[in-house]
Amino acid sequence: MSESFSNVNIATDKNLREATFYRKTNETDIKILLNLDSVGNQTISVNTGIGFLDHMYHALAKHSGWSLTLDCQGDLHIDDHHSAEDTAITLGMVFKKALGEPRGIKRFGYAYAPLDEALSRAVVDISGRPFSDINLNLKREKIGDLSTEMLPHVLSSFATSAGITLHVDVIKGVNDHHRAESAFKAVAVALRQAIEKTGANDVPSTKGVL
Ligand SMILES: [Mn+2]
Repeated sequence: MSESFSNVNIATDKNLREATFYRKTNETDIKILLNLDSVGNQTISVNTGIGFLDHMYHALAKHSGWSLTLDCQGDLHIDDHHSAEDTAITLGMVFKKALGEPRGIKRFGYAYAPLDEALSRAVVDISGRPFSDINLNLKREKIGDLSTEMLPHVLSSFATSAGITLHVDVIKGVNDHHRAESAFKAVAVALRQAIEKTGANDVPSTKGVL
């Protein structure tokens, strides 16, 4: 399988936290533009070809305060796997690139998010160490055209390529759409908190490096 990457950091101001990334393989062709500081001025356009996945990425971007343009042309004639996995990998890459050196940020973030009867908790550490533990416990085989097994896989793939520690637990809820959406919203709010600027310029680690 061939794989090619290209990225263009469109930031002209070094304080502007944004990046663009292209990733093309034999299975998917992906373009992502991400700006991490778009509260009050968000532009969100997501097209993975999988409706429910678009809905989750849209919720993630909205509640993270991001502007996100994500386009994926994937091999959906096979199934949803490559498109879901590769968009998550690429989003993690562009997030890491947009964030840059983790200097002057809170580093840790956590959030609870409900959606009606469902309640999820997400805890994030912009650690530089990829680790995830994702427990959504979804019961259905699919939500829309997305296999539910891809939802924890999307979150873990994002955490791995972003180089962050991510713990996500759906604590309660009976409706799988609600359970999944509350999980993505909790991740969004936790990420927003973790990357919030403190006004300082230090690396938030006793080691002096992340
Ligand atoms: Mn919904």
